[in-house]
Amino acid sequence: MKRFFSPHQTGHAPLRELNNGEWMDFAESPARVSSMLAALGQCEAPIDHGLGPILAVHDADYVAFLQSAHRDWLKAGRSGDAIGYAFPVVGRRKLDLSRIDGRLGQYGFDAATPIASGTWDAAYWGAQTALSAFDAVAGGGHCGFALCRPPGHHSGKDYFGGYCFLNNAAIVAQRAVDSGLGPVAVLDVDYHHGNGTQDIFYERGDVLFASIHADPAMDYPYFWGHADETGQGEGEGATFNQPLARGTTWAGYEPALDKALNAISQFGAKFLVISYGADTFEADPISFLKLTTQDMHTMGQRISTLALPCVTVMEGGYNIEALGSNVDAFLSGLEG
Ligand code: Q9C
Ligand code: ZN
Repeated sequence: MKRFFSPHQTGHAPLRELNNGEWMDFAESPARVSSMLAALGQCEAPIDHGLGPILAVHDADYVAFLQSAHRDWLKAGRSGDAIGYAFPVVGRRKLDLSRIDGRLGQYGFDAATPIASGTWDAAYWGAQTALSAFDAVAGGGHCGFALCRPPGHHSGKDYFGGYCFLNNAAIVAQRAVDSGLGPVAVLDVDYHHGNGTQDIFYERGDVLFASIHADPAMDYPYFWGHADETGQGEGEGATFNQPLARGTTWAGYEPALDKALNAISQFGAKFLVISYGADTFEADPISFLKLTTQDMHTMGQRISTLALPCVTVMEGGYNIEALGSNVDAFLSGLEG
C-alpha cells in the first residue's frame, strides 16, 4: 500500500487548547507524526494538485479566511494562536466581516481548534497528501494511505472545528465521484462523529456516509451523529450513524462494523474512503472506547472483505506512544 506524507504538515503546531474549562497542551500535536512515521517507515511526498480539488468541496471565502487568519490575528495586535470566542448560534449567514474575532466565529464552530502560523500550509499539504493517495489507487493500486495532519472530518464546506480545517476524506470522495469512480462510500471509524463529512454529503445520493462513533449525547461534537440523522432529499438514507456507549469493547464494536459494511455493499459503492482515527484505542487520553491494537488489525481485515479500491485518510488518535502501532495494525489488516 502506497503511503503519503508531506513534512509541511508538521508546521501546524498550536500550543494549547481549551478543554473542559482549562488550558491543556494541544492534543493533536506534531509528535503524532513522529510516532506514525516511526512505525510506517518511508512515505512518498505528495504531488501538488493546487486549489482546484479543495474548492470542489470548500467555499472560496472560507479558504481565503484560512489563508489569512493567522496573519489577520497578528495584525490585530495579538500573539500566539488565533482562537475565536463569539459564535453565531442563531442566524448564521454570509457576512463579510473584517475583524478577525468576527471571522473566527463566522467560520469556526468551537474554541478548541486554534489556528497557528503554519496551519494553512499544513492543511493544504494534508489535502495534497490525500489527493496523491487517491491518484495511487485511481491509477490501479488497491489501497492508499494518506498520513493527513491536521485531520479533516469535523470540517464542513465553510467551517473548521475539532482540530480540522480541510475535509480530506470529502476531498477524496468528491475527486472519486468527479473521476467517474462512484458511487462512493465514506466509512468513518474515528472515535468522534465526522460531522463535517456528513454535512457535506447530507443531501447527496451519490456518496454514502457511514459512521461508528461515541454517542454524541456524551461526547464531542454533541450536536451531530445521532442515529436519527439519515440524510435529506436525494441523500435520504445515505447517512448511517451508529453511536456507541462509552466503554464499548470489540464485542460491541464488531456488530456495528458489520452493519456499516453491509450498508456499504447494499449501497453499491464502487470506491471506499476510510476516515481512520486511532482514538478508539483503549488508552486514548481524550476518548472512551476500548479497542486494542489487535482489534485495529481485525477491523482492517473486516473492511478488506469489501474488496473495494480504497483510500484511508488519517483522522484522530492521541495516545502518541501507541499511535504508530495502531495505524500499522489497521493498515496491515486492511492489506489482508
Ligand atoms: N472535553 C478528532 O479526533 N475536544 N478531533 C473535545 C472534550 C475536541 C477531536 C474536548 C476533540 C476533537 C479529529
Ligand atoms: Zn476523533
